[in-house]
Amino acid sequence: MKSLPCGLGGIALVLLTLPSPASAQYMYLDSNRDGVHTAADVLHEVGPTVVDIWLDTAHNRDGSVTVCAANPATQMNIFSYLVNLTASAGTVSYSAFTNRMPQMGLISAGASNSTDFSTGAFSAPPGTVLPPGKYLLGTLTVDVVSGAPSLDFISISPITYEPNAFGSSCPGSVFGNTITLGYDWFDVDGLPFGTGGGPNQAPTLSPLADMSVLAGEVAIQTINATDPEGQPLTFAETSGPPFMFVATTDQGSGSGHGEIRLAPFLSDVGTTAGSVSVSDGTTSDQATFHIAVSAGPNHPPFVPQIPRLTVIAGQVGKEFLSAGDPDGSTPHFQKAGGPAFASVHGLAARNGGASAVLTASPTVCDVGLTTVTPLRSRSVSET
Ligand SMILES: [Ca+2]
Ligand SMILES: [Ca+2]
Ligand SMILES: [Ca+2]
Repeated sequence: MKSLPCGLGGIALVLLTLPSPASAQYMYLDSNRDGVHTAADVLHEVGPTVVDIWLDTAHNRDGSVTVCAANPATQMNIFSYLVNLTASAGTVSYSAFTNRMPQMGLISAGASNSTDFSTGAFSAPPGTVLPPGKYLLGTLTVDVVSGAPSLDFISISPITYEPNAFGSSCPGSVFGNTITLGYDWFDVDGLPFGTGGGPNQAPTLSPLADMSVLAGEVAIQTINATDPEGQPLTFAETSGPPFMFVATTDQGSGSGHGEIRLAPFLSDVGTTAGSVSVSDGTTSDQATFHIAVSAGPNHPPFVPQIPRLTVIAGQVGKEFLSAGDPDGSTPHFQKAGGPAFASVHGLAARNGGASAVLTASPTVCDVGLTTVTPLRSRSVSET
């Protein structure tokens, strides 16, 4: 068992005194969005530095292919990660972290202070494993506050006490299925301090097109924005009618995308306006567009698939039912056919939706398979 490295000094000492073992991987920071680590990647003295965290599980820093030390037949794949950074010789301000691994979700929140940053733990669902390769794990923005700090990877976070590591089918030397920095791998490159830089510039939202949509139908507009520093972008609704929805589809690295969805009811016919904003985490831009809703053809109400209801003779079976109407009319349930022991009762109804309960109370005389046909969409009327 190797001794526990204590902070950056420990890591640096290991790097200087131990040759990289064959099981090493390579984690590095990239501050100029070219995907590789060179002398051009620095922590800027002035303004934001947008930092991408990369991990190559398939290669060491020198380009040689990685091997699972515990079992060379096991792939150096990845299904989770957690990264710790620390600033030395100065203090910084860390932004929130943007995960870039679409297959992975947050399972344990990160943390930061004026020197240390932890991404938090991100993991793929059980059974999902990504092959060995080079991955952009995520992005954060770092601003220098005082001194001339450099930014480096650290094995154990002094805030969360979590190890800088990634989950893999390859067993680690400390934790099973966890490849830990400072124990299982040593190839890391952070960011040295660099003079220069400039103040943050706001993102720019591309002009929005006016939208026309028929009641009961859905209209979608793709929205785009750019950011000079390449920060991840988030779109949001600033104002608009209740049938307007805004989502971010791609936070991007300098060019982000989202969409506006309109799904109006017949009662929304008329003209109105919507407003959308885009933020780089600090500054934002905003744009407004006009919305016109027209009456169109009626759309029939719809009922989701109803599962089979199995009832023992002499007992009562119940099934919850729901229906919707794209135009915002009120659906009404009614029994259109089926055995006498089955009945349908409306529970609640409002514009655009309704619910009901199907009750079946068969006797032994009713044993067998029967079909209650009242609940197909054509059997749901609307007002
Ligand atoms: Ca670079
Ligand atoms: Ca910016
Ligand atoms: Ca309708």
